[in-house]
Parts: sequence; structure tokens; C-alpha cells
Amino acid sequence: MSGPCPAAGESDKERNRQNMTSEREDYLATYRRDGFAVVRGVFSAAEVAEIAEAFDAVRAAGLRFARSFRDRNLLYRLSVDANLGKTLRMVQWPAYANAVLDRYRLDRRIYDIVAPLAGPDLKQIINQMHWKPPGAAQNSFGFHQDIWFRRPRAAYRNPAASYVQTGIAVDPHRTANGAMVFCRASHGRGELSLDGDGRVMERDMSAEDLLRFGIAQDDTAPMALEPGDVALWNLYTVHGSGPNLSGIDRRIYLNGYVAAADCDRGEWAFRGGAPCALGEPVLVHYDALYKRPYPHYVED
Ligand SMILES: O=C(O)CCC(=O)C(=O)O
Repeated sequence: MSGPCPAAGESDKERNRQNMTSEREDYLATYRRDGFAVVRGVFSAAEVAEIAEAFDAVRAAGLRFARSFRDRNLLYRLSVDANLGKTLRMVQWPAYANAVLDRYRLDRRIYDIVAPLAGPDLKQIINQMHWKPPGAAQNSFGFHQDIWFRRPRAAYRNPAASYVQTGIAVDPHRTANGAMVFCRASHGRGELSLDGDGRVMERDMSAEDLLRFGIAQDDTAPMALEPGDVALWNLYTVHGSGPNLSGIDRRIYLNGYVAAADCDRGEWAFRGGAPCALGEPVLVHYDALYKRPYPHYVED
């Protein structure tokens, strides 16, 4: 069961209406047209520093383990990089382990960005920190659509309209440090396939994959972000990201939301606009949650 989740009153709804400024309408139009958009400067430098400190704490906790390690929905995904040795590549559901990250996933400003697209009753199906350190030999994400990872598919209804993925930039994101690359208007193409060819995390973005999707190179756009910007994209938008060839980190805090009525999985995040605390973990991606609900090492 998730934790307490109060119903929101009229004032929440009114506040949301008042927040619909013209800037908001612009990002909504861009999102609907291109399948991705950016809302600039959502979080201050001090808030980004707080998130970065939380990333440090979660990384230190993860690197105590010899290899990838799971405690129910919380997963530290480690890898042995050819250049850097043991690295923490990503963490799923760090909000269970870190109060600061838990607070930002429920931030009112994130709600105000997502609710116009997916409504006031939101569950959360993604809570992830991705960390690309400089000099890693392999930390690319091949071109993919997030819909590929929504399993079992029957639990995820109305996927084109009810899901919004968000990412808070912790560092500047540029091509040199592995910024994400998005394929314009690809969300209108429905589900595309590489016929199960390779895992997304062990794959580089390639012109050949774009060709297999029927997407022109000209229709790709790197997403430059400043710390504190919030990127958002659709479940069907083709995207990926390259290696970090720069001298700085590239960190992003990902939170994916879904209209609650359209999803049987996920943690409640907002009910009627009011934030919902995490309680006992519920089924999201880890199918063995109830069979193997104890901490254990994970084979990759
Ligand atoms: O962190 C990245 O660059 C990739 C993120 C991504 O592709 C995803 O979460 O679907």
C-alpha cells in the first residue's frame, strides 16, 4: 500500500488554473507537436545543488555493493567500466532511500508541468537517477521508445496520451557530455521495433537504427539543458544519448508519471493534485516484489 494521500480541495485546482501562463502553453504546444519539450529554469541553483548532494549520497550508498543490488523496487545498477572500474550507472527508485529526492519527485512545479497533460490523479512509474561520469568507456543509450519497457502491456492503457516522462537536469547537458537526442514528431509513428536487437543500455545511437525506424538524421535534435531545466517527453518519442566525452558529469533525475486511471502499476504521486507519500513498495517494474522482497545481488 502507498502512504497517506489526501484529496485536494478547490484551491489546488484554482492554483493550477492560475499557473497556466503563456509560457506553459508554449511548452504544451511543443510537446504535442514534437513529442518532447523543455521548461527552462524550473529549479534554482540552490535546489540543484541540493539534488546533486542527494545524488552523491545515493551513489556512495550504491558503491558499497560489489555489483548491482536490489532491495524491492530500489535498484542500484553498477557496472565495471573499462576505463573507470566500478561505476554506478543508474538507480531505480532512489526516492525510497533519499528524502531529498523523494521531495523533488512530488514538487508542485513538476505537478504543474505534468497535470495539464495527464490530469490531477497521477501515479509514478519511473523514479531514476542517471549518472554519466566523464571518461566512461560505455554509458550511451541506443535509440529507443520508452513504451518498450512498459510490461505487462495490459497494465498500461492509453499509452500515447496518459504518460509523461520528465527529467531534471543536474549538470549542463551538451552533445559533448552525452545529452539526450530526440527524434522530432516520432511519437506520432506508433510503436517501432528493432526486432529485439540488443539492450538499450549496451548500445550506441546509430544511423543504422534510425534507418531501420525510417527516421531521417535531420529529424534528430540534441537537447541542450541547463541545471534546473525540466525536459519532458512522450512514451513513443524515439530518443537516446551518447557517451560522455567531456570533463564534467552528466546527471539527470528522471520521474515518469501516468494518469492513475490508465495504469494498474506504479506508486501514487498526486491524488487530486495533493502529493502522496511512499509507503510499502507496490508493483512497478520488479515483478518478483512479493516473491523475493528482500535485499539481494542482481545478475545483469
Ligand atoms: O539518461 C539518458 O541519457 C537516457 C535516458 C533515457 O533514454 C530514458 O530514460 O529513456
